[in-house]
Amino acid sequence: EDPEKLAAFQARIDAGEKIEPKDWMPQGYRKTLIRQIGQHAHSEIVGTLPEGNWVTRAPTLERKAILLAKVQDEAGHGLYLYCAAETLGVSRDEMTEMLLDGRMKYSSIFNYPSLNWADIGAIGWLVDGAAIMNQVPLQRTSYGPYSRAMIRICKEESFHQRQGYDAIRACAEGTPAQKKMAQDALNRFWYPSLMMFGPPDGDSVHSEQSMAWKIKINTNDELRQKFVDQTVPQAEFLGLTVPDENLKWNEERGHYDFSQPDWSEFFDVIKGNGPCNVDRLADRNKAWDDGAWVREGMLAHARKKAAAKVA
Ligand code: FAQ
Repeated sequence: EDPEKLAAFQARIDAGEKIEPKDWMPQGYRKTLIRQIGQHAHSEIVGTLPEGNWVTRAPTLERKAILLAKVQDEAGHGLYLYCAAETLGVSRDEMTEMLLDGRMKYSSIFNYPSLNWADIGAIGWLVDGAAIMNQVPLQRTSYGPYSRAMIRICKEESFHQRQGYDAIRACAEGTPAQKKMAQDALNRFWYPSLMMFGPPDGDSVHSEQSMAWKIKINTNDELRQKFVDQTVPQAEFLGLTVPDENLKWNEERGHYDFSQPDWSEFFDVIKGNGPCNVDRLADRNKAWDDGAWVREGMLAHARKKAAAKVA
């Protein structure tokens, strides 16, 4: 690529300018964004599966209405993000096919099962909490369409996090059996939530370049630490115990010290070997196949309309 163009591009990034779809950009910048925004979009869509699993079993009408609204929001986030990725020259169909045949990833977290109602609380509290921690800085990402999509998404994620915290609070303040359920959900979701931020900085292949391009604003470890610092007092308020014997406030650092998740488990999950990977992809494949007649019908209709216009 032309060194002059590269230097001018980097100067725009350094000056805090937004890059727009028709602007010149390095191939690597485009490729990284398609990977990250596409993965993000897929995560929103696959992320509806563990929660959708509980829509029919929510304990009250109110909880059910809230959960339905949240799941619909997540699907909407997926759609904005696919649109943002499409401005980079990839189609939603191509991205979907890459998800379905395993060439593109989605967040590791959605390969864990939602076993009890408190898990829905834990997902809102911890998973949306981690998502917000990652996405608030992404509102300032250098690619215009991604940054604008993030603004709306973050507003909705805040509501999701609140509803999750409220749902798990109701369990934590309930009967001993309900409190046990809340603790069990925290035990199972704590380390997978820490994994959402990606591997430790030393193993993060993309961070350095993505930060130079301001696609990413923070490193994986920085955001993980912020998440722990924010979440531990929330667990204390609930009277729940974070499943980490090494968790301790470090006065000198002004942060909590905490245990790392099992990174071999993380790499195994992103390779496709987590507890639910096979089920999640089977569900998405089935939805895609079941929807084929709708896509075909709409295309046929569009062709008929276009032909009528020409005639
Ligand atoms: N899962 O070099 P890095 C949500 C991969 S929120 C799977 O550090 P990067 C809301 C990574 O792709 C969840 N794979 O990568 C919701 C790369 O592999 P590759 C979605 C992961 O991109 C809540 C390799 O590891 N949020 O859905 C993960 O610089 C509740 C090396 O890693 C986003 O996607 C992982 N956790 O940093 C919905 C946010 N971490 O591609 C429903 C946007 C890493 O070379 C219910 N994304 N990998 O084969 C990002 O900020 C970044 O992509 C990171 C990873 C921070 C996730």
